[in-house]
Amino acid sequence: MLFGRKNRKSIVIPSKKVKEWKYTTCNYCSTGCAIEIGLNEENRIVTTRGHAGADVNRGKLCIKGLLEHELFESPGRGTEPLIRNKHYEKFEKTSWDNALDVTAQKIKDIQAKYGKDSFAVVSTGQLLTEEFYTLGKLVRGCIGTNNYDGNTTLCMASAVSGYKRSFGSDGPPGCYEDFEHTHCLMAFGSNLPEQHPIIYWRLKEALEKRKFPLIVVDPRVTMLAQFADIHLPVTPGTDCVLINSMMHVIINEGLQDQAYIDAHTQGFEEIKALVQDYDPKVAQHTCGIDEDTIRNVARIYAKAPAAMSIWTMGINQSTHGSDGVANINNLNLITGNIGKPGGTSLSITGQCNAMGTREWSSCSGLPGYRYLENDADREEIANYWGIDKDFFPTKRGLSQTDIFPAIETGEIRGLWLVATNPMTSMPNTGRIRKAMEKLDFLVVQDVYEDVETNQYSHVYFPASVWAEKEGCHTNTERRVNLTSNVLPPFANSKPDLWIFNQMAKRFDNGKVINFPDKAEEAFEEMKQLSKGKARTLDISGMSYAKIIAARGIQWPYREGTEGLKGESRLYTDGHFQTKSGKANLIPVKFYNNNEQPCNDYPFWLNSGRVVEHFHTRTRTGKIGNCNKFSPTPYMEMNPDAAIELGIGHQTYVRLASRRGDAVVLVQLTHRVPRNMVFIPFHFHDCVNRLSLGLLDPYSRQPAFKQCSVRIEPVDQTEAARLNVERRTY
Ligand SMILES: Nc1nc2c(c(=O)[nH]1)N[C@H]1C(S)=C(S)[C@@H](COP(=O)(O)OP(=O)(O)OC[C@H]3O[C@@H](n4cnc5c(=O)[nH]c(N)nc54)[C@H](O)[C@@H]3O)O[C@H]1N2
Ligand SMILES: Nc1nc2c(c(=O)[nH]1)N[C@H]1C(S)=C(S)[C@@H](COP(=O)(O)OP(=O)(O)OC[C@H]3O[C@@H](n4cnc5c(=O)[nH]c(N)nc54)[C@H](O)[C@@H]3O)O[C@H]1N2
Ligand code: SF4
Ligand SMILES: [Mo]
Repeated sequence: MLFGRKNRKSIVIPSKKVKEWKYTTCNYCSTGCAIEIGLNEENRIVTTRGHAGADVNRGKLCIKGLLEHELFESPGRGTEPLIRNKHYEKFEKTSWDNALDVTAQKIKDIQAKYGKDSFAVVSTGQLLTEEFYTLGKLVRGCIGTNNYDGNTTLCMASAVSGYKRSFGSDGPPGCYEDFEHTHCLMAFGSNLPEQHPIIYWRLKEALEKRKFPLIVVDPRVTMLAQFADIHLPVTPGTDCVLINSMMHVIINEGLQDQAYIDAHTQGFEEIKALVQDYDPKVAQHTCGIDEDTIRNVARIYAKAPAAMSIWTMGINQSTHGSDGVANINNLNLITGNIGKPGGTSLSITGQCNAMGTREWSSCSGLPGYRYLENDADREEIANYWGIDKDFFPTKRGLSQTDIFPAIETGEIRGLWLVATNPMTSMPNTGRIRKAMEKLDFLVVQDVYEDVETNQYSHVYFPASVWAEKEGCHTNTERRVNLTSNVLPPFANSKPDLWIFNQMAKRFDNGKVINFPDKAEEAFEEMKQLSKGKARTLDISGMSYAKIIAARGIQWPYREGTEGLKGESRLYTDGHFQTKSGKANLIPVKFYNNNEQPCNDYPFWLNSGRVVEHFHTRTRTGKIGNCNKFSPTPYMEMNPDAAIELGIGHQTYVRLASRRGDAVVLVQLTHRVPRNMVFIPFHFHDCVNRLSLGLLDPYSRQPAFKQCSVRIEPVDQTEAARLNVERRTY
């Protein structure tokens, strides 16, 4: 017998009348989801969907990807180049030619007066790879300043530095497929469900097929921690102590993979000696994890037939960032967990093309992981570009976090910002504001005219966004994927590639070096430069057509490779990119240099992200269904701490640190411990007015997640008014 209404009609989803689907890759996080954009009869974008045939996301997208097509016509997009003579004077519209001429002349004037390196360029992890390669040509080959870096110093610098120190080269050795093979996964300071939702979905799918222990190390009870078998709420900044203590247990109980250590590593005796100081009995008092749990976790990890570690900003953004990465690598090397299915050290990358900039932008060196310090590398690139090798500096210049202090001291007088918004994203923005005001000349190249940094610029270049352009991204697992050009540039904005090419024409070497108009031709150059058996970063077998056919290809993918699959893992033969071919085991000594909670500033200030927003909200702040979830700056606070201070849920408070203050809404939650508050960093004039950002000695990455604050009452009506004023969308 049938129950329910007879003749029940099925739900009909109104047809969006898509005439054509166009292939792209998501432009937000580094997961690298393949997206199809649906166009109707009038060539208007009506919808997007995840590509079902793409191995990365298999049809899925997170909220940001699903709504990404709404950003093409979002408010605040730059329509025309703008120019002004002095700070705070009104911008005037100008032609591209004039904006470029003025900028080129300013760069030359500043360099003539104060030296080549007095003009700095800071870029991003959010351009297309061909644009990165072209920007590198322009800056290294034509402008010739050595003070050229990217916002990746705020993001991946510690991972790069740690990989280089351990393995002799950058490049994450694992892949998402490792989830299917691992027997234990340890996640350090990485909150996949919110920050890499589709990588999380891949992990969850693997866990549903075959259960294995998930261990999460994070001082907060993140969404990933909620799903974990074991959550280790580590004391901020002390992951190195926890790992050293785990290695103490592993080595003292003979659980290490001695055969792997002997064959493929160097430095074991030093590590063994160092970790003797990290007996769990002692270490527990520093890292906040009890001795029994440390032993338990160490044994689970070492005994697993294959174990892997992933990490993101909880490790990288620390004064021990590079050491933290090296120490995770140590843990995996001594347990033989590198280069095998399910056994790896996989840094989860941040921005959509944070990998592309590492590979090809020449920020910290020369294209294709080449070094300025290496004579042969300089010669090879100079010859390929057709310029004199002595045009290149012989060592890398300042990193982003050292460029701003150099503006303060007058060493740097001019700056070009490409796709980054340091007025919101750098630590201690009060100091950044002063630096911006001090510049003789600032040019901002951004998709949005209303980006905070633009308040301080002399020239603004309106850039085209995402599928208004064509080119590649490389994701967390070294997969190169393509964004095809779906629609023309908005108004009179121009693709970044075009802007760099036009600028090159205004410099002498720009007439010598080839600057192709088409992204695919730049890609061909990169292919040539990547060729060679000894190179891990080899893309010589790829083409745009092959990339689309495979829905993304992992490097290395060498010329002549049969089929459409690149190599899933690096170092499978245990051979590393060091002189000896062996991986370096690097003893990591802990020292405690973070600003600690004290009587005056009794709370740890932690910061990070939420799923619906991306970075400084220039994009997601304007997409209604993303912004509505959290339009107001807020902080997570523990209810017990709030009771003590008489603070109510959803009331405003003022936070003060030694640097500045911020007004935020309180959200009471047990996600954070009693002595910590957590603020999503997406809001302007908020957490980074407070943050200290002590720098890692190797990577120069700021410790965004460790400093201290106090909480004060604030007039509720005033605070609410301030926040309504701020909420412009
Ligand atoms: N929705 C969304 N997704 C994004 C982004 C975004 O803006 N929005 N940005 C992308 C980018 S560029 C990046 S870099 C990634 C960042 O991705 P994640 O690193 O996963 O994100 P965060 O929230 O910055 O930080 C992760 C966690 O580090 C923890 N943490 C703080 N201090 C410590 C510590 O001392 N030790 C440990 N073990 N953990 C600590 C924090 O509590 C936080 O939960 O996300 C990418 N994906
Ligand atoms: N307190 C705290 N601060 C942090 C962090 C934290 O966890 N806590 N995380 C840090 C990390 S990991 C990162 S990656 C940084 C991010 O910091 P930023 O790079 O400053 O942040 P975004 O908002 O991504 O800025 C990118 C800009 O590029 C523009 N844009 C987008 N696409 C294009 C394009 O194709 N061309 C051009 N020309 N412009 C484009 C966007 O509109 C936006 O203005 O923030 C860091 N700051
Ligand atoms: S998980 Fe990352 S790449 Fe995938 S749709 Fe979301 S933001 Fe885009
Ligand atoms: Mo990042």
